[in-house]
Amino acid sequence: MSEIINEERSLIILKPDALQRGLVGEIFHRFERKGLKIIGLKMVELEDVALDEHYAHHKDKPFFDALKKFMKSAPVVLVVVSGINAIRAIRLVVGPTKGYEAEAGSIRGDFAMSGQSNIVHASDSAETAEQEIKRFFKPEELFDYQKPDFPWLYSDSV
Ligand code: 3AN
Repeated sequence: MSEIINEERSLIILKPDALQRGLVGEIFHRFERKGLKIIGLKMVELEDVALDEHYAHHKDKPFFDALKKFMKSAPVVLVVVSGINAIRAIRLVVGPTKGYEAEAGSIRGDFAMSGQSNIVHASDSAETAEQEIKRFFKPEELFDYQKPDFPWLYSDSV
C-alpha cells in the first residue's frame, strides 16, 4: 500500500541551549542529511508577545514563566524546512519532549537531559506549523527553489 504524499513545512527553533552549547552546526547537519529542504532562516531574540502566542497551550503550567525566561536567555535560530511527510519525520529526528526519555540517535536523545532545555522546537502538526511559520516569517522571507537530490530522496511512491 503506498503512503499519502504530503509536502509539509515545519518551524524548527534552535533554542538558547543549542547556541550556548555550540550545537547549531550539528543540528543543521542532522536535518540536512535527513533530506529536509531549508526554505527560511534567521536569528532573533524572542520577546514576550511571540512567546505568549507560541506557548499559549502551556500558559497555565507551573513551568511557563521559567520556560519564557529560558527562551529569552540567548538568541534563537528560526528555521523553516519542507519535505514530504516532514512533520512526522522531523519529530522522530528531534525525539520526545524530555531529553532523559528520548532515544539515543535523536537530537534530544543525544544532547539533552532536561524537559525544558531540550535543544529544539519542531511543529507538532501541519496546521500548527503553518500558524507558527506565519508568526515568525513574512512570506518574502521564505524561498521556493528546487534541489537536485529530490528524485533521489523520494521514489515515485514515497
Ligand atoms: P515539544 O517541544 O516536545 O513539542 P511541548 O509542546 O509539550 O513539547 O512543550 C513545549 C516546550 O515546553 C518544551 N520544548 C519544553 O521546553 C517546555 N516544557 C514542556 N514540558 C515541560 C516540563 N515538564 N518542564 C519544563 N519545561 C517543559
